[in-house]
Amino acid sequence: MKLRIAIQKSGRLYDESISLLKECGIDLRNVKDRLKTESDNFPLEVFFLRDDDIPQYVEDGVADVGIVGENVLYEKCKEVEVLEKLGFGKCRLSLAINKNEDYVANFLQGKRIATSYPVLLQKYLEEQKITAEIHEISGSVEIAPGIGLAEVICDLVSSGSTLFMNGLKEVETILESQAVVIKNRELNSEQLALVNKLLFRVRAVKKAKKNKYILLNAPNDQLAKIFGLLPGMKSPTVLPLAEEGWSSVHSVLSEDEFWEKIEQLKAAGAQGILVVPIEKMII
Ligand code: PRT
Ligand code: ZN
Repeated sequence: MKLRIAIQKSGRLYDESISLLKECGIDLRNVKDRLKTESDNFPLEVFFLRDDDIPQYVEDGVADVGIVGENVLYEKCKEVEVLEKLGFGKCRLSLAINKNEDYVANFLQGKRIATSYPVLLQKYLEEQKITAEIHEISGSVEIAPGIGLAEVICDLVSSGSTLFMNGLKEVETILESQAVVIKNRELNSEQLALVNKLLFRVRAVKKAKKNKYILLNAPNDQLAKIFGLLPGMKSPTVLPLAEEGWSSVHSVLSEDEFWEKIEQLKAAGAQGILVVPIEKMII
């Protein structure tokens, strides 16, 4: 038996979905321009699909799991389970208006809003008790105000440069989105075992990306202080240096508190600090 995973055929999620599988140690045969492929070293079959179709395929059980943006997932309202956020494909679904307009209270009331996300927009408007006209269009939403189709747009934003180039400004965020792993709700125990095997690897890769391996030298009388700053996975590794009274300390440091910790370590007398990436991290 093989686990069947649906990923985007081409587009913004394609490269990182393929790299993630690779980093999980899964080799894929011949991925270019194919509808599906298999792995020789993991029981996995990969379907390449349009991102919009992935939630449906997973709900129907044509694929067991999938990688898709939360924006698409929640727009499609399919009955699937979200297993893991992946930290790539980050964007937000936002409302934007002409940059010269003032975004005053009740601005949206009665306005025409162009979007490819009518379901998420409708939900937001209902929550906010706003009545507005939704104009569903399938692409190039950012040109709608310029051609007189709508006063407001509701579209995905990442860097903001598309809005800027079209003379628009972001005024509200409706949804923060990133790529996630989804799964069919009714997998059998054999399929679930494979999903767990895959997830275990995905989590190890994700964790490794968030952490760095750190090596430093420190005078022995400062070690207690340094251990306090670097708890590591269990506790730091300590090796004596050839020079009397000094040790080498090895540990793991989270990316989130990285610079702050480095400053504190230096203040505590650490020298020769080396920081290296971690490939996999299993706790
Ligand atoms: O062919 P298929 O249907 O599979 O692909 P697609 O054309 O529908 O999607 P694609 O490849 O463009 O995007 C796939 C997914 O990437 C989306 O569903 C999001 O989850 C995620 N993603 C992340 C984005 C963006 N960032 C993004 N910036 N999707 C689209 N955009 C577009 C946005 O629509 C706007 O036109 O980029 C423009 C804005 O970008 P900035 O950087 O100028 O703000
Ligand atoms: Zn799409």
